[in-house]
Amino acid sequence: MVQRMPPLPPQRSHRRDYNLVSNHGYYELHTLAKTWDEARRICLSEGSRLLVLNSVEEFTASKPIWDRNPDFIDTQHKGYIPVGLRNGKETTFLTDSGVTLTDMGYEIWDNNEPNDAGGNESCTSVKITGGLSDMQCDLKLAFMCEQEI
Ligand SMILES: [Ca+2]
Ligand SMILES: [Ca+2]
Repeated sequence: MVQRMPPLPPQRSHRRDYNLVSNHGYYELHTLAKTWDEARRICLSEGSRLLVLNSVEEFTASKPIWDRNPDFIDTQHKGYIPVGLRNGKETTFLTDSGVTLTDMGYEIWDNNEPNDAGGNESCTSVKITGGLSDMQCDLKLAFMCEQEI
């Protein structure tokens, strides 16, 4: 007997385990901590991407998902999740699609950030209080994936 593969979902459909936040998108918090690259890869495999904040409203609207799930596993920095901004040889932080932080619409750095501590902070995170920090890419954090509406 030939086993039939289940049909693939249409590309723009969202995963049922994602939370809809009206006017912003679908979000899923992963409480098992991963490095920035691992987290990015997991989001891509789910048809989404690592959280990118586009406005204060988006941060405020998506934060309750984070607040409802405080039990992060193996996180190296409680109260922080990564965001999808990274700098390479340039000094500018860019998203995967090459958009600058300023153009993304949310440029609120935490106190004394970005400081490129140890010359080794090429990835970005957001603190639960809303400030961005640059951080080491191999720091393991719980993370949020986002799919735009
Ligand atoms: Ca966004
Ligand atoms: Ca930093």
